[in-house]
Amino acid sequence: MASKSKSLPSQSKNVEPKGGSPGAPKSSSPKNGSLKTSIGKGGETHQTSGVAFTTNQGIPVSDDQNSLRGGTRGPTLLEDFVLREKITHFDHERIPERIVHARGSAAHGYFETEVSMSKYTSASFLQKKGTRVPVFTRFSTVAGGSGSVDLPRDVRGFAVKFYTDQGNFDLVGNNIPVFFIQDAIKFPDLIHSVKMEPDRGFPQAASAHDTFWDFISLMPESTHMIMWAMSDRAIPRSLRMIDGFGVHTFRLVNDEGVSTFVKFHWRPTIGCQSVVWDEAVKISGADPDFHRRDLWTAIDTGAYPEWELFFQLFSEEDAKKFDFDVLDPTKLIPEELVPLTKVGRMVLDRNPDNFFAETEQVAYCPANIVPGIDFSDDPLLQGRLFSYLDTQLSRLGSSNFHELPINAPKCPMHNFQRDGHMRTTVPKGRVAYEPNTLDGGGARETPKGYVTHPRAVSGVAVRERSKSFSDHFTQAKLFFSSQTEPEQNHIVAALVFELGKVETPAIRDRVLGQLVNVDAKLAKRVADGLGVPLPAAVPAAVPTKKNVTPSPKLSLLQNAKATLQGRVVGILVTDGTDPAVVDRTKKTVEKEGAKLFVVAPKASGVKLSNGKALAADGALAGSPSVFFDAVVLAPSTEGAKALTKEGAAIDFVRDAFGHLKVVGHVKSAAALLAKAGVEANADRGVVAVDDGPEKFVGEAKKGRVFEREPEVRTVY
Ligand code: HDE
Repeated sequence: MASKSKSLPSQSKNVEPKGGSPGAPKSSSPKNGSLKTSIGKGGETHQTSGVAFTTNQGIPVSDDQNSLRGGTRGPTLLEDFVLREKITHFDHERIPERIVHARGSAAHGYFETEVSMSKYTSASFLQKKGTRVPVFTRFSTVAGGSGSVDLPRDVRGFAVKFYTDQGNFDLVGNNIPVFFIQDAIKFPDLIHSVKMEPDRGFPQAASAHDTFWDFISLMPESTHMIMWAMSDRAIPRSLRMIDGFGVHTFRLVNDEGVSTFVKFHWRPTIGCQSVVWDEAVKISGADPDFHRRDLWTAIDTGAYPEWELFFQLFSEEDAKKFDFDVLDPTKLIPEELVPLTKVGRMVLDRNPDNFFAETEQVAYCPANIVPGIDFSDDPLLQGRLFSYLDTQLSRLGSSNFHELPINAPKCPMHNFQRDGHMRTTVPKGRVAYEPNTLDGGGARETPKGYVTHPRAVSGVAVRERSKSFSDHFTQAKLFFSSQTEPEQNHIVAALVFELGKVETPAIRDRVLGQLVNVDAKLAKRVADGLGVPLPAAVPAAVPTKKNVTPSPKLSLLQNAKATLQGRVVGILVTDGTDPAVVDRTKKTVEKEGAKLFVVAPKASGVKLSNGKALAADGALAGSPSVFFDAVVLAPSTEGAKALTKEGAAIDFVRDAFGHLKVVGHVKSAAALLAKAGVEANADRGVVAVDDGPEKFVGEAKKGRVFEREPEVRTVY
């Protein structure tokens, strides 16, 4: 038996960290798909690879194409253990999806401390410049199911598991620094309101429906978050181009036991960027996996996404001076008030080997915290400290989910917890309790263990919110007034769109009444966009402050980076395209850290004017311009003429222009441009590239041509 199992190498291990499942090791599965095949008696394909295929019990299987039956045309036999095992396993392949944040994409990487934070925290991974710890980071949408599209208008989850030498620290944040509600007891209501309506099962992954806005209209505290959710933050261009925020106030505690309040901020090094709403809608149809594919492809091709981690550090005394409560998660601390302190960087450099084992089974929990970091009394955070462990039990089905490789700490782990469903470790010895004298000096409490910062807790048990939480509108006003004109226009348009989908007029009116408290002009613009009269303001617990000083740091556009790094430029070619245009564009674009994606009428590519073949990265029908940050139209005259009869080509141009992108074009593209209704020199973003791509690239680096917007869609 021993010698036999040697001849079946795949049976020796249940789990291979790299290289896929035992049945399909990477080394022996040729990329070109050319395994030796033979045809079976019934015409089915059998393959030979030299690696034995087995059941889960390790029993070699001779035929995985035909179930066992009584006669070739007879009934299937219950005896067929290969069939029964396979089908049973398949029947149980799914686990309950996350109730929120079900749709997610993740990657491995590392966090590196760049500035010692020892002054503020004893957390070991933050002591020394240069310390690196592995991380696993999952991004997600909130409302949709696990199979929903990547680009609904939604908050994005940004959860990082740091595997430190003091255990796992999970920073489970969002891409928006505030939240909808102030108390965990309202979370089930909030989520029920945004999810599919329970009688009809729609809409999936959309906030534009009555139940969501009904709830919002009755929850003035959500107004600040609504401003963010209606802004372009909620339709990011890429998961690589979003900020991350811990949202709540946390605490850092140093070796001397001194505590400092902290807010966590992640910033992508290639800058934040968003799409426009019409583009989001089209991407959702053209590629529902747009963000997942983008993250995967970037990492797969070595363009590793990177974020810098910053702390906003402030004392309890500072906190008392602010005119909002730092325990209220619907408030942010403007950077002008407390600047950011750089801490380190996170690089995501490895895709998961298996989506289910890692991305699906990863279990984040804000209560996973290491010595030197501590909680605050934020009532939303306090509720979260309960929820995540609880949800993992039902989602992963066992209290032993911490043993799954993606969840297990990468430092030693010892205690006397035992047994339970699916225990995979095999504890040794007769002792499963502590204190004891029989285990010969096993694991015991340590002075280096986690100590909760001794914060004062006192008061009468009440179901009551602090008055310091009552100003629901001033920061909403701060956010709106800190946006540039195009950004404000987008917030108005998003509100008009979302409320336009609301069927119950009274709900719309109540939301408009909340908006009056934020900014009467904003509310009027939304009302006009809907074509309804502006109602009076809803009564506010605390009047909105009249004068707020805008915080430019809250605007995406004022902080955008002029760069093409990590972006994709699409070039539309046809037979007869000038190779020089393609070559020069490719070189210049790649020098900027972007990729050039060749779009051709057919998947096989084109024949250039010099007779050489150019391979396509994608066929036109499946590669609309919404996939790209900027486009170049480089057809031959004949090619352009043919494309004027091709809807996908006309849409390619019209959409690129309509989505405010920089459009490069050669002279021979004239017929196509004209058909799409785009003038060759319409604005600074429509650029001739016959003499070189430099001007095109210069404009494309600036991002979208927002000044074009009033030409292409209604500004309410
Ligand atoms: Fe979560 N949240 N949440 N949340 N949350 C979950 O835990 C919950 C909140 C966030 O990629 C669940 O494992 C409550 C704020 C992210 O796997 C659940 C409250 C923020 C993820 C849960 C909040 C978040 C979750 C569902 C109000 C930003 C995805 C599945 C008190 C700071 C993590 C799971 C991943 C997931 C509960 C509010 C971020 C049900 C009760 C605020 C990024 O436990």
